[in-house]
Amino acid sequence: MNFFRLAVVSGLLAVMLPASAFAAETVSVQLVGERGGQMAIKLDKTEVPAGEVTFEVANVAANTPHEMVVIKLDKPGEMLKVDPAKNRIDEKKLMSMGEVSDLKAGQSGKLTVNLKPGSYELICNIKGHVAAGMVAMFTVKG
Ligand SMILES: [Cu+2]
Repeated sequence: MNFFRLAVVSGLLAVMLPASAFAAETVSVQLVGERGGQMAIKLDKTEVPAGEVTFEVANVAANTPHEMVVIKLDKPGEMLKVDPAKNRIDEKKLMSMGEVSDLKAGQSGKLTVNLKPGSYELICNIKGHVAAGMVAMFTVKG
């Protein structure tokens, strides 16, 4: 019976260790603003070390859906261009690292990604939202 208990305990340790061994960075993201007005993506930090990053995304708007897409930029300071015909950024041309999509007002969601050093942008690519201010710069340090 002792052997069995030992096996169970070591099995549990094996499951629990990875989570504590890589204490991942967490970034709190607030999606702010209503249709027809100013909008924003607010972050509690704009820079993290390379590795696993969890974005905890909350849509704090009263009645407007939002999303968050993580985009890797080719070079620092590069500005993403809004396609005037669609009033959003063409996602086919972007290097998306992942997203939390279609958050209704008051909803929240999570995205965990492994990020290499470089420059990133977080955007909400719902029609008109980038133009209304939903772009935030984000840096991953080496
Ligand atoms: Cu939005």
